[in-house]
Amino acid sequence: MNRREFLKISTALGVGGTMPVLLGGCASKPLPGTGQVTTSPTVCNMCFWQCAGTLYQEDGKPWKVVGHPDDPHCEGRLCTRGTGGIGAYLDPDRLRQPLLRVEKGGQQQFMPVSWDEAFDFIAKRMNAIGEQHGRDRLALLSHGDGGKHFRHMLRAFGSHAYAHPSFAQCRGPRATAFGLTYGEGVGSPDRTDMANSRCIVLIGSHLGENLHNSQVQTWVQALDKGATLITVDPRFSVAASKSDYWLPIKPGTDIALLLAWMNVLINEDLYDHDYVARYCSGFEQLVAYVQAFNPEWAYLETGLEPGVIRATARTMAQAMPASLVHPGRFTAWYGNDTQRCRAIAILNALLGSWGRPGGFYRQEKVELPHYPAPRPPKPQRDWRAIVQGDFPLVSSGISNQLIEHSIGPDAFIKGWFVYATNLPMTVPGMGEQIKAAAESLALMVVIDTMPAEITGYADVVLPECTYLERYDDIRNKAERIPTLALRMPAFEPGYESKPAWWMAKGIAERLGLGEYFPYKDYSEVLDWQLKQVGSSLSEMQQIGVKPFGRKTAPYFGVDEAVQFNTPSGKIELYSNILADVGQDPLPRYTPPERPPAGYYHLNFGRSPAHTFGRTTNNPQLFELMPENTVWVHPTAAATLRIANGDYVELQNPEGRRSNRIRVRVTERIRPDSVFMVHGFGHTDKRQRLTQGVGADDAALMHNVKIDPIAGSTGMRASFVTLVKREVS
Ligand SMILES: Nc1nc2c(c(=O)[nH]1)N[C@H]1C(S)=C(S)[C@@H](COP(=O)(O)OP(=O)(O)OC[C@H]3O[C@@H](n4cnc5c(=O)[nH]c(N)nc54)[C@H](O)[C@@H]3O)O[C@H]1N2
Ligand SMILES: Nc1nc2c(c(=O)[nH]1)N[C@H]1C(S)=C(S)[C@@H](COP(=O)(O)OP(=O)(O)OC[C@H]3O[C@@H](n4cnc5c(=O)[nH]c(N)nc54)[C@H](O)[C@@H]3O)O[C@H]1N2
Ligand code: SF4
Ligand SMILES: [Mo]
Repeated sequence: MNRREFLKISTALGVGGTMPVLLGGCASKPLPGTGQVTTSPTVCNMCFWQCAGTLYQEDGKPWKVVGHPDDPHCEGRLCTRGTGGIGAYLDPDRLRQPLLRVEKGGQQQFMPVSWDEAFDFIAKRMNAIGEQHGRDRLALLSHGDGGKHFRHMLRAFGSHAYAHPSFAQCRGPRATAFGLTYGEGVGSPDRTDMANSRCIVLIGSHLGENLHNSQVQTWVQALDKGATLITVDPRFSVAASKSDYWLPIKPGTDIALLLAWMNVLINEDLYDHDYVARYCSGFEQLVAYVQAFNPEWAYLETGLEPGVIRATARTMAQAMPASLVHPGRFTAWYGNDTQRCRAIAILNALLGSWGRPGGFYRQEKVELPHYPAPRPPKPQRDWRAIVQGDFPLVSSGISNQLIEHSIGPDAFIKGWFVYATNLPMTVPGMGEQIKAAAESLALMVVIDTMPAEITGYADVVLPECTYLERYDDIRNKAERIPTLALRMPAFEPGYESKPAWWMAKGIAERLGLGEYFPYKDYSEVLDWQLKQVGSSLSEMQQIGVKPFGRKTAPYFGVDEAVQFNTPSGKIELYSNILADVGQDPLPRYTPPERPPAGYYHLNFGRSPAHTFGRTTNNPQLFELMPENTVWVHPTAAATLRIANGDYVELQNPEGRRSNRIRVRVTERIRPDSVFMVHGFGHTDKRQRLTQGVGADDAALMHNVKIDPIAGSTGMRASFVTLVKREVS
């Protein structure tokens, strides 16, 4: 069967497997905590900030999950989504058993199969691909902890093509730009030292709606201490509402503002002279370059008053070096994104904030040795062989490229493993390409906890147990206080679900590659690693979180001769690397396209209640926010003759329409834009709560702008109009 139909309805639902608890097991009781209470440590997986917490059970039933007081990611408090973690475990729509695509009576459907049958099928197909095309033709698309086990298994097989949408659909431009400028990235958690900042500039970055836990807490600490907040956002975001200056910029013109700020800092002699002289290269070229970009020029592009541009530049300079221009996180905007992130990186260098209190601190992690499993040899052709030439400067695979290289009979990639990433809603405007790839591939394995849309294309669907039912790697992130945290199972895996390591090991064994997984249970790996640093699994099961001392100072010393990991050893304001590959060595401003008559910029972002589409079916979080709305300015609403609460469909210039979505008329959005929260508009009927509710921004994106440096998919250049829906 090579032609793959999208399978919307599974016949497998409700068949097989049991769940140890019933939905509603955590419903409130008169006196919670009066029964037999037990606790176990966990690391939240409701987003990728990875806060450590404690799971409470009462009489063997889940009760609540709370933040770990010693954890720097959360400072003792989980966010809304984190507290809804139990909902992920209890969700009755979870995937329950392995599913195999079969054809019965001329119709394709999913059949529940045993794990043995699933693994046998996968191994047979992998071997067939290896024999027919070569063993390097499989790709991994993944987001999250368990992906590494599949990467290890695939590498042992001979394939090393992988990509994470958290790069090309998210942080890629930032990582590339800071890498080029400082020789290293911002990391995750981001190394912003906001608690000590005296001035914070947010460009987009809608903190408060974007709820990365300790980041929001340190931001609030700074505001409490009286830090000045400057927010640049075309929308009156939560952050804008807390700002001293809100700059409602014309969408897509941020580079013009950034250049004008540099112009003021340099021409008014406000930049950090010592820092620039000591640490930076290319300052002379920068000085000459920014002369053309004064605030009067920027006004014409951005719509921001020259006086405001000057005043905000001076405010930043007064707070130097505790003056942070936040690097942003979701940076795949308009296709000139590496250049915008470079401009942010350069501005921070002028303010002397990198390596200084209130700017960016130095990260450190615990030196946790690798478990001595054999390392598979490096396949000759890895993901670089696919991107080489197009995007030589990136540090990671590019998911949109891997998808493109999977389409058609001559495509390099012949099989996919998709771990915890819902590609149809995640890689913008590529629905047709994903479908075409699915039809061309000889094998598609999807590993998920939920019947996400991507599972509809799979040959085999493997149900992973949720984070509350498994071990994953010890959390060991580069950060301010090197800290280890343990995620461990609080419950037996529900139904027939299993953890990723178990699946990857099982497949490897079928392929005769079991030697690469030389353990019975992943807890052995964790225990071994922990013992190398003076702890143990049993200690971590008790304490959950273990801080370690730092070996380096978090900030640059007064006269420290810092060597940056760039060719010059300096912070590269002017980038020879970019010049060498034919890209602009200093950030060039390119004006964005404007919406055609009758259309609006499609703006989108986060809600505190959800993480993308991964939580919209979560019974607890669904209750908090069941649908998204589209924000429309009163002027636009009047033109369109729509009112608050109406249902509309969004339509892009190619005629593609969304589900119905409710209108919110508000002055918090510019008249030329509409705004919606990403993650709604699920189509798979097996996600019974959320399917058909709200609209999906990804499906409307028709004008995706590929960044020529990072290869990322700029998602902010699409337009929509609103079509009123007659009452149904
Ligand atoms: N609750 C919650 N928190 C999350 C997530 C989640 O799903 N839920 N996801 C996490 C992840 S993975 C990421 S990457 C981050 C993303 O969060 P951020 O990095 O903060 O995302 P941004 O795109 O910078 O910010 C969105 C803001 O940009 C504004 N904007 C739109 N166009 C422009 C423009 O042209 N110029 C300017 N200056 N602003 C513009 C929008 O109005 C919106 O307020 O959030 C993280 N935090
Ligand atoms: N249109 C549009 N596209 C975007 C964005 C946007 O704002 N708008 N944001 C972009 C950003 S910033 C990012 S980081 C990416 C994120 O995009 P993705 O990485 O695709 O994140 P999700 O959409 O949350 O999909 C996660 C999938 O993982 C599954 N899952 C959840 N927990 C587990 C688990 O424990 N194990 C397994 N195996 N699966 C699990 C969920 O069911 C879901 O199917 O999307 C990007 N794409
Ligand atoms: S920020 Fe919230 S959702 Fe993300 S890991 Fe922390 S508690 Fe969980
Ligand atoms: Mo992201």
